[in-house]
Amino acid sequence: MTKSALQIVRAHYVPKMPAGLEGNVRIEEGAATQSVADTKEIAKLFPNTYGTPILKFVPTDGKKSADKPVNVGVILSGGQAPGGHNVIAGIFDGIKSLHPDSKLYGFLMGPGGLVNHEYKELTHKIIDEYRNTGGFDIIGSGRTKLEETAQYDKGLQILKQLQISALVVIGGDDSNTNACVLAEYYKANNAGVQVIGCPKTIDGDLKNEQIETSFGFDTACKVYSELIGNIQRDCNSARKYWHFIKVMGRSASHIGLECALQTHPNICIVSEEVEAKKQSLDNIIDYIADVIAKRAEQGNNFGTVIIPEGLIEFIPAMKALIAELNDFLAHNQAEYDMIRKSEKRSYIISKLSPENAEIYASLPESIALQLTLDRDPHGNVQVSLIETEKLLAEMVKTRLGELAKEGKYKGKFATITHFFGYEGRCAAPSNYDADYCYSLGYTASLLVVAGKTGYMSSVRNTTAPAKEWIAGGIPITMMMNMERRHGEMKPVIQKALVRLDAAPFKYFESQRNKWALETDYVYPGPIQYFGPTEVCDQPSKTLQLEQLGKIVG
Ligand code: FBP
Repeated sequence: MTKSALQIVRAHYVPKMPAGLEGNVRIEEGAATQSVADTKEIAKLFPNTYGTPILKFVPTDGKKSADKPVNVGVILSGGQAPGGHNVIAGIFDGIKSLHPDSKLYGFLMGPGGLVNHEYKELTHKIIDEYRNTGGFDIIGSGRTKLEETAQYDKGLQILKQLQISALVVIGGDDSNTNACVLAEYYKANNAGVQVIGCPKTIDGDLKNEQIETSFGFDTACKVYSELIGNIQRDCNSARKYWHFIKVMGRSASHIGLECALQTHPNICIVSEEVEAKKQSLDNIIDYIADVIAKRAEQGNNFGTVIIPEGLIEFIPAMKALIAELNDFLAHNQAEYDMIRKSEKRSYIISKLSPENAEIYASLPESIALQLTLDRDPHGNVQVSLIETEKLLAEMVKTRLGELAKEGKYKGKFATITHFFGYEGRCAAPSNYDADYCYSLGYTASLLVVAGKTGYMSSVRNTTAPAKEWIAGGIPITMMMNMERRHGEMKPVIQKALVRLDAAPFKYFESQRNKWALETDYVYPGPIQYFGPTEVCDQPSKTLQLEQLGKIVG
C-alpha cells in the first residue's frame, strides 16, 4: 500500500493518555444507577444488566497484569468516524500489556461479521499499519442490526470457537443499544461473554452527563469547518454567490452548530430551535430571505448558510408526515416497491391522512420521492439522501422574487449548494480524537479484564490536558429510554440533541445577528498534527463551552 508522507510520520505519533491508565489501576464503584426515563420498562427488559454502578479507574500500586490471557472480539458498527483504528489499537495494547498471549479478533464489515462468522485476528503487524489513521478499513463496518436471538446464538458459536470472552462494539446510539441487548442476553444465558460499548459517531449525539462526546465529532467538524472557511474566503473574494451548505448529522444539529462556532457563517439553522419554536418551512425561508435582503441593501450579495442534515425531520409538519411515512412503509414496503416510479407519488398520497397528503403533495417531486427511499436497518429515514440544501435554495429564490416584486429586495441572487458529510468521516484523526480514541480502547480492555458487561467505555475531563483525563465505565442501561421504532416501542439509548438552554447554543444565539450582517468570517484552516498545542490539541468549541463555559482557543 502506498502511503502519504503524513501517514508515514503520523504512524509514530504516541497518543496521550490519562495518567491513571499508565500504571496499575483499581476500580472505584459509584452508587446504583437508573435509566434516564421509562425506568420500570427498562429495568424489566434488562433484569441482569440494569442498575449497575458507574465505574472509575484510579491508579494504584502493584504490577499491572492479568492472571491469564484474554481473547477479545471487536466490531465497528455504523457510519465511519475518525479515530476508530485508534480505539482498536488501544484495546490491543491494553490486553497485550495485561497478558502478552491475549488475542484480538476483528469481525468483518460490522455486526454482520459476527453472525456470519467472518473475522480476522489482529496482529501487531496489522495494528501498526493502522495506528493514527482515519477510516474503518482495518476490518470494515456495517449497519446490520442485531435483534434476533438466532443472530445472538449464531454469534455465540464463533465466540466460543475462538474462546472469546468479551466483545467490544464500537458504534453510535443504535449500535450501543444492540451491545446492551446482547450483553443482557449473554448474561441471562450464562454464555460467558461480556459485551462492552464505545461511543462513536461524528454526529455528536451520543453524549450525556458521563459521556462527554462521541469520538469522530472533533475531527469531522474540523474538516467541514476548514472547507466552510475556504468557501467563505472565496465568496468574500468574488462577492457573487450565496453558498447553501448542508452538513451531516442525521438527527441532531451539533455538527452544524460546531461548524458555525468555528467559522461564523451568515446563517446557521439549528433544527432543535426550529422544532421548539414550531417553525414551518416558510418561516425558515422568510428568515433566510430577510438576511439576504438586508445584506443586499449593504451591497453584499454573497454569504453562507449552514443547514443541518436532519432539518426536515424537525419541522413539525414534516415530522408528522415522516412519522406516518415510517409507519406506513414499515408495514407496506413490499407493496410500495412494486409500484411503478411514475405512480409512487400518487400512491403515497392516496395512503396518507388528508393533512399529511396535502403537505406531501406540495413538495417538489424529487424531495417527495427522497422521503420514501429505503429506511436504514434501524428504521430511520436516510436524511443524507434528501437534498434539503437544494430545496431551501430553490424556495429562497422564489421568495426573493416575490420580495423584489413588492419592492423589498434589490439584489442579485446566485447560489451554489454543497453537502459535507463523507468528506470528514474518514479523515486522519485530530490529536484530540487520536488521544481520546486510544484511551477509550484502552479503558475498554480494562473493563473486559475486570469482568464487566453492559458498560460503555468512558473518558472524561477531556478539556483538561490528557494526563488529567478520567477513565471508567458507564452502564449502558443508564442512557436508555423507550422510543417508537419501526412502528413499535423499543428500548434505545436516548439521543442527545442540541440543548437550547446550554452554552454552545446560547453563545451562537448571542452572536448570530452580528454574523448575519457583518462579514465576520473565521478561516480555521486544515487540522494540524504537529506544532504548538494551542493549534493542535484544542477540543471542539462545543466541548469548551459545555465544560468550561467559554471558548478558550
Ligand atoms: P452513525 O450514527 O452510524 O455514526 O452515522 C452517522 C452518519 O454519518 C450520519 O451523519 C449520516 O446521516 C449517516 O451516517 C449516513 O449513513 P451512510 O453511511 O449509511 O450513508
